[in-house]
Amino acid sequence: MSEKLAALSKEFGKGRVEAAIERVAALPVEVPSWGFGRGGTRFATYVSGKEPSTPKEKIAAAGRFHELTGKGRTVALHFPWDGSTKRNVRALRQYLANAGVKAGSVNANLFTPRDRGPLGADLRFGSLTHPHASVRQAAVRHNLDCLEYMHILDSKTLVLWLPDGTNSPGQMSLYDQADRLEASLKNTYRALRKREKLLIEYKLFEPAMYATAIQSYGRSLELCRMLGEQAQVLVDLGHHAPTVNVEQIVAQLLRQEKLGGFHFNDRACADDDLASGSLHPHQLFRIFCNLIEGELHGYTPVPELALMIDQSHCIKDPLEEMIESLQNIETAYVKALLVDHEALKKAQDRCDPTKADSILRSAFLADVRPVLAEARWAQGLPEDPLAAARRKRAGL
Ligand code: LRH
Ligand code: MN
Repeated sequence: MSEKLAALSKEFGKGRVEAAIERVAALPVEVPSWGFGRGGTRFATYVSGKEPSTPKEKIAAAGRFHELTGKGRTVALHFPWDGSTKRNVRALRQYLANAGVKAGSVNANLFTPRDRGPLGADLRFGSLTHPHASVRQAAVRHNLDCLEYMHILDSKTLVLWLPDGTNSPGQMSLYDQADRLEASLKNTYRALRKREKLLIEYKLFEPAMYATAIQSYGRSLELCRMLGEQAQVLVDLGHHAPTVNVEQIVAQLLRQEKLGGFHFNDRACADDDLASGSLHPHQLFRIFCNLIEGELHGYTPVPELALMIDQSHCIKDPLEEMIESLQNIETAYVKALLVDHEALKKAQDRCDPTKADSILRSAFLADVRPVLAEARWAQGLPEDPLAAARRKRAGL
């Protein structure tokens, strides 16, 4: 055991450190196909031409990510970004196999206008909540197509984020918006097969600026309850108002067995889709602390949640930024695994918040890089995947 690991074991206990090495090695983290291409903003997307751009190239990059980190065994796909026909989807299956990875969640897309058909420019008035039944039916049809793609890809999870909403008070009745949404979701949900999950992602605003159809975790929770046990809430870290306590939402959803998973990213202002833990590493730590305490209360274990990255890489090399993000996620998880929850509870129960917070602070301030290096070494993976990626890129 290295000196640094020995020092950590002395401070946090040998058993806890060894468990952290095993648990971080086993933590499944799903990566988004769209995160391996160049991301952009409404102003511009600065494509240098070196970045992966086709589904095949993006999945090959996901394969390199998996080789370097051992994570990303499943890749989240987005339709029609990754294909728009069953033929495309069958080809994806081959790309995934060639890259040594599997299909993860299937993300429906009801915001990209299609060249023809009802899901064109009319999408600006909504999809599942559109005033015209023909557009709503076409939107449900897209969800059903995504379910068929899941069957081809052996994926078990449909992710639904809805751009629907309005930009002015008169644009749509909030009652009609809610009624249409619920009817369209029921038409989607009833087509799920056994063991398939529907994850409903909420978002405070954007692209709608006045009234977003699924604007809060409470609305998503209500819809998931209305639909049934195969429907759960997806928490995207960038989809909240700045002051919202996300880990409290996480604990409340977990307690109700309605937390399906996460879209990890970070943000400075709005839904910036920046690298996870790049600006708010302590928030990521607090979220994992609450997930681990949830396990201790008997709620869904962390590895059974859908832990997915959802980011847009506008400046850095996408593969490198994805590796950085994974390192931040794994670092937060290991720090949270070092928390002595028993001592924490004792301090909380005797109303000693200073002691309680010092227990959290010690874990957060711990340098856990030796734990991550050991976990990678034990799997025959590069101890420093970023350096390994650079060596590979330099042909070394
Ligand atoms: C919406 C969102 C959603 C994806 C998209 C790429 O903001 O988070 O999860 O479909 O980003
Ligand atoms: Mn998301």
